[in-house]
Amino acid sequence: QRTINIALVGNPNCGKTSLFNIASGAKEHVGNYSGVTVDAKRGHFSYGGYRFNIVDLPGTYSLACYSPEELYVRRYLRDEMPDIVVNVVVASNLERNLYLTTELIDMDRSMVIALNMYDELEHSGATLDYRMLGEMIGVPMVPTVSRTGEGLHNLFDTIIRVYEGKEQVVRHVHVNLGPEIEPSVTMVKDAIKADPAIGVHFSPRYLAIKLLEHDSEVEAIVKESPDHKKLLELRDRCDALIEKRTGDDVSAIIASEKYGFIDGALAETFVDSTKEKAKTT
Ligand code: GDP
Ligand code: K
Ligand code: MG
Repeated sequence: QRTINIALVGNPNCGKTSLFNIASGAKEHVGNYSGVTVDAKRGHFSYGGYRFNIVDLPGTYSLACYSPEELYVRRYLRDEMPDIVVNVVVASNLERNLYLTTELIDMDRSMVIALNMYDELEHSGATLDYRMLGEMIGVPMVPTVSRTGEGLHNLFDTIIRVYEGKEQVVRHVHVNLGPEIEPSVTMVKDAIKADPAIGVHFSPRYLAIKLLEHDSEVEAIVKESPDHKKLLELRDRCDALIEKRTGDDVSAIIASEKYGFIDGALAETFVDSTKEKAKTT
């Protein structure tokens, strides 16, 4: 039997464990609690002629290196290389949830977005053109309700299509980080690509952005190369120039460009109920 390894990645309380339980028949604890242990729960199930190995990863808001959860998820993605990342997001809280999505897109991993708690979005009266939003970011989005299992077959079918290379919406759209940052990303990225000693587990773009953000773990990855001094000097020159020109911190600019992109994409695709009411009165 063919196997697809999938990993659930998303913010805390977006419904990952509910999805994991319903898909794999496990009975992991669901709800508002912060676990004391940071680990991955593994399960499996059969669907559509495949064996799915599924992993429920700790909840995380970002793929930086500031919390044990972030580090755990990032190391998992690096070491285990799941075939498909299932990014679980809360449909009615995309402003916040899609930040992590932009980081996964930077990583260039095959992925599908589970637009979870879609029931809550519908009850609120809001509407989301998720097909258009999926096209804007280049990742297929599937509405799900992991509490009941609604939408999960559609999710698994989409995962299979992405795995088999048959899904149309799979050309990731990297968030353009603007004229101050992009040239530096390109320079650092090209230097990373040209260095055979730097592993390919993370995409050069992701590594470049994280280096510009002074991510200590990515610095450690880069330091495995005998040529790392030149690369880190290039990074320092880029950062210094950006900060001199903008008077702003590089990480802050990157975050604000990403949130700006998300806001813009949602402005075109998400209509909340209060705005709808305002239009009709
Ligand atoms: P995790 O932290 O991402 O693993 O999230 P959980 O699976 O523990 O779910 C957090 C809470 O959201 C629980 O109370 C779930 O019952 C609830 N929940 C999960 N999925 C859905 C959904 O699709 N709709 C609704 N309304 N609630 C959900
Ligand atoms: K939880
Ligand atoms: Mg959980």
